[in-house]
Amino acid sequence: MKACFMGLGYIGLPTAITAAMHGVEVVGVDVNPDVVAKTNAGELHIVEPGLGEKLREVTASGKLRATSVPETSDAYFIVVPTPFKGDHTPDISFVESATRAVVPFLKEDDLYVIESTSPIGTTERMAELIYSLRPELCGKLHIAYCPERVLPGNVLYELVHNDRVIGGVDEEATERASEFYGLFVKGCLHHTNARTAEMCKLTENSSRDVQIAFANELSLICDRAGINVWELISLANKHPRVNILQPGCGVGGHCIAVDPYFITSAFPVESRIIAAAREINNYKAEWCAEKIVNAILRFELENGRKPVVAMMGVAFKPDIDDLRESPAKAIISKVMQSAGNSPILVVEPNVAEHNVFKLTPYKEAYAQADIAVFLTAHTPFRSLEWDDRKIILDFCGIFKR
Ligand code: SAJ
Repeated sequence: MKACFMGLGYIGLPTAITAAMHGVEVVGVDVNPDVVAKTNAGELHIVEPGLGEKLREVTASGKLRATSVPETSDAYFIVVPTPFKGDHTPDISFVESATRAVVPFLKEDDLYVIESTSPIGTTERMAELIYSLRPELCGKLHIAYCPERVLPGNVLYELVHNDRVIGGVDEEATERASEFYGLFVKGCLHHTNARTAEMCKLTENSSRDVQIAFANELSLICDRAGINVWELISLANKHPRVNILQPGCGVGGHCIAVDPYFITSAFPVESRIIAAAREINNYKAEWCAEKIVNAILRFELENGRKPVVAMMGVAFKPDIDDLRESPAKAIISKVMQSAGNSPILVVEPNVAEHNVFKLTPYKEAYAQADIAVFLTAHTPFRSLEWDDRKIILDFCGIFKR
């Protein structure tokens, strides 16, 4: 079995490596020549625990090679980004260009699978595109959709142990895709059709977005009502059928804050809760920025000097070094613009340096701060002690006070 992975990013590379570790001959294709060169040299271009060692093993054994053009294979996997455009409609141009790139190599009985998060109907559209370019193959390929659902930081484990949903454009395609994933997936492989599998991925991330929005909405209500939201949620969760998530300073990352728009842009009339959740989670970050700026102004009025402000956490979620699409980062930038020249210390313990923010060690920043703002619930912050002399804005529940 030879497989061609189109895209060697956060999902494509670990999946390609995992397939190679399970006996598949893998060719990884990426448009970025640096990614190709690094991968062939056995060097990781992403941060993921344990993955570097596995990459070195599969490149050394020749089971994985990276190139910039596809090669004739038995199976093709499309694992490229699907961002959204300015108007929040999905941009599937990378899926389309990766598909066009493999079309000349396809032959009868080949498997073609999209893993990229995609709007409903994308797999069928790509099937039409493929067959329009290669009409002699019509009905002779196995075309399916199989979304990834791994959590960054735990990818190697989850790729093998998570259940997966596999939806072919016909039953044989579902079976053939299932045979492939069965080579390395120990979780269950659930069979469905392509449209349901596409919607399933969007549903999973929209469901989490809606649940986080509920927690964020509670935090706004509790702030007005003088109630500790952390205590409230913990008490409500004692009910056997209630399980509320945690409020934060907004929702970041490339999945949960993006995928719901693939539903709302296609079904604007029906998707009212999903759209409202997006608005609430976006608004939460603005609300936090406003609270911080107000605290700075009040401090200045009351003390006749500018406060030292410590911004604790830049990553988009706890204990990772990924700062992309982070609400904390957006809040820090906004406060820096609005708060005149108050000294602002930025803390991110998981990153050595940043090209925009000068980083300060967390204990030092907290010790110096008149106003300490907790944006990301990194574990080391939990060792800090509450200090009554400081103004503490705890948006992520470090102290739960
Ligand atoms: N967040 C909260 N409160 C919570 C939980 C999360 O505010 O109680 C925030 C985080 O701080 C972060 C954002 O939500 O800013 C997203 O973090 P996350 O841990 O919920 O999810 P991601 O983006 O790292 O990964 C998600 C996962 N999807 C689900 O849990 C349904 C993962 O399984 C998917 O593979 C991934 O999206 C993806 O690639 O789609």
